[in-house]
Amino acid sequence: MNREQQTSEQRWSAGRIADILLDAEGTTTSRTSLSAEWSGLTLPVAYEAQDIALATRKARGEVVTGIKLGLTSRAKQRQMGVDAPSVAWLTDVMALPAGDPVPRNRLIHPRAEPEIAFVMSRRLAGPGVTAAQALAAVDHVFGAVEIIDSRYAGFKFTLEDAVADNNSSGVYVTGPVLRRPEDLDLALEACLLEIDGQIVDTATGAAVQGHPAEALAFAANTLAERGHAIEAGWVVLTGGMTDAVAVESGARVAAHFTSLGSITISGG
Ligand code: OOG
Ligand code: MG
Repeated sequence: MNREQQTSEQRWSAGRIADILLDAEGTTTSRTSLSAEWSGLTLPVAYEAQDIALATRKARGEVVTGIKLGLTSRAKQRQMGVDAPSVAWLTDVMALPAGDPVPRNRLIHPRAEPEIAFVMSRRLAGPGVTAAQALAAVDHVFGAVEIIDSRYAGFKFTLEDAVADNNSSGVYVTGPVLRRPEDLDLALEACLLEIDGQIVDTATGAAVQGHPAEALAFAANTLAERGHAIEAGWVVLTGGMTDAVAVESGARVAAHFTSLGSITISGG
C-alpha cells in the first residue's frame, strides 16, 4: 500500500460510514457503493455502522420497534446479486399508517415488496435458536408491504453496503388481519403483488428461507453474535417474498394474501 492509499484508508471508519448514509437518507441523495471505495468495509464493520446509525436515530428521538430481514428469498437475492440474508433495525418513524400514500418526499427511489411479519410474545435470544423455537415466541402474524429505499444509486450494492445502509430501510405498512402462527401454514401462505391492478409477481411463504420462521431464527442467531436479542412486542419483517417493484408516483400497489388480507398503497 502506498502512502496515498494508506491516508485514504485511514480516513474511513464505521462511524463515518454511518454518518454518510444517514446524511444521504436525510437529504434524499443517492451515492455510489462505499465498499468500492473502502476495502475495510467488511461485514462486521457494516454491522457496526448500522448500530452507530441506530444510536444516532435514537438520540434524535426514534424508538426501536423491531427488526427487518433482508435478502431472505432467492427472488430478492437474485435481483440484488447478493447471496446471503442479513438483519437491520426498524424504528417507529418507519411504520406507515394504513391508507397513507408513499411519503415520496422522504424517499429517493421507493420499491415495494410483500412480506410476512411477526409480532413477538416473548424475548428470543440466540445462539442456537431453531425455527420451531422461534415460532413459539411469536404472538401473531400479519401481512406487510415494505417500501424499501436504498441510499445507493440504482440499488447497486454489496451485502456489506446494504447492511451498513440498514438493509435499504424506508417505511412499511402492516395488513388488516392478525392471526396466531399455529392457525396458518406460513410456508403455503401465498401473496399476489399488483401494480395498477396488474399482477406483477406471486410467491408463497416458502420463498422466505423455506419458512418465515427460519428467517426469524436466523435473525435471533445473527443478532446474538452482536449481543442483541429480539424483544417481546417487537415487529419482525421476515424479508421480501418476491422481487421488489419500483413504485412510480400515481401508481397503486396492492398485495393480496391468502389468509392475511389485502394491503393497498397509493404511490403518492
Ligand atoms: C436490500 C434488502 C431489502 C428485503 O426484504 O430483502 C429488504 C434491498 O433489496 O435493497 O428489505
Ligand atoms: Mg424487506
